[in-house]
Amino acid sequence: MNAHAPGYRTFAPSDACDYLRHLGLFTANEPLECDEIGDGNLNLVFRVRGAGKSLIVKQALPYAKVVGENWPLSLDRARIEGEALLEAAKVIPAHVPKLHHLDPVLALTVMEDLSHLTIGRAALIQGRYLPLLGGHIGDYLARTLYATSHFALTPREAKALAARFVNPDLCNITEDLVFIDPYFDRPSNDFPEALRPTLERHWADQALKREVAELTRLFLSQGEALIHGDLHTGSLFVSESDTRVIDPEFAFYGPLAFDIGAFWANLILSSLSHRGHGLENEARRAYRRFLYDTLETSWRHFERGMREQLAAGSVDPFAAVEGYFDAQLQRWFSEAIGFAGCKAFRRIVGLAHVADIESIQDPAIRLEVKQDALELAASLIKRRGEFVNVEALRAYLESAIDDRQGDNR
Ligand code: SR1
Ligand code: MG
Repeated sequence: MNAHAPGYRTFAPSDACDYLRHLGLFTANEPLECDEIGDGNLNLVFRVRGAGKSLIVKQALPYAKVVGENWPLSLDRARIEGEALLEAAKVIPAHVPKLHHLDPVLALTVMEDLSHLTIGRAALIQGRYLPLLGGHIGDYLARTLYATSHFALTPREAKALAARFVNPDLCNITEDLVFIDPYFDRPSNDFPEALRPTLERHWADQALKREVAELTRLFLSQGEALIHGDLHTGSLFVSESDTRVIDPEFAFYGPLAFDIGAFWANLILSSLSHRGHGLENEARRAYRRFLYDTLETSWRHFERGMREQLAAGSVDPFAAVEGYFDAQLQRWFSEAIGFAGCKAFRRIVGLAHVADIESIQDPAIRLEVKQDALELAASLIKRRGEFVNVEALRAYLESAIDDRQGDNR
């Protein structure tokens, strides 16, 4: 597939080596090893190892790898990803990979190799405790979202930045696969037939669809900040002490709460999934507590980080008006809960699933977990305005999820 843009060609591993030598990132004679390690839905990812260092070359394909060449996708997403990483690095360099090079013609980025870390989703499936994860993500969200919001940028500055992140192809994936298809009987959906009666009930639920329509409208029209756009646990590299946010190719000016909800949805799915992963009751309860702590801490860090930055100075002339920022925080909180519901619902019904649940070996437990995830997701979407604070949300999740776990208490 080489004919899509002048100068673009799809790399083989040897091309990635030659390219890095040409850039001077490795010397001409240095022996290099290169593997294509991409396991995501969209791109090629090469790891190139020399004697003393290792680098990642990530190249966009002109189509969605997971579906095939009949789903064309803009190559511009590589530029968007690279530039979004640079924007994040300006405000929170500790939590993104270092970008060494961006080539918009070949649609590739050259980045720090983070293979010493683990993909967040894999770490959660293994039941690893990551005590800093919630705080790191809350800080990342506060820094990246505030810095690109109308609290930090003048309307003119924000419009100039938003113009660099117009991302219709990738937004369209989210519009269809997250917001629309899972709420109708569409061919792109992928779910076990045993879920059909439950889905028929949700598809007929006008209250649910009204809320999803409202959240879809926010995604389509609320350009509040430069958001990551796909902040699930597969977009994280983690360890007990380090967290890096990768893959911002879905970045655009969108609703600020979408990233928060995406992260929460994946914590919620993880907490439901552990019923199928072999931990004993007490260990499972303890791990769920860690996941709820992570969600709660992410919000606390986000809220504190947003308030601190506002206090340090804002271009918004209304910033100091009593109650104004509190109301924004409350709105983001309830929108995040709604987006979390949508992001959880789509992982059960839609095209793209999560390994947390798909890797459950027992088919009966896997089905029950899917059923539980659908009920909880629908209820979060419909009740998103009822939660007064993160303690109330946590208490609700604890009772809703713990009740479905079948632990012997
Ligand atoms: C065709 S892409 C499917 C999903 O993978 C990405 O990570 C996004 O979540 C997208 O919806
Ligand atoms: Mg991705």
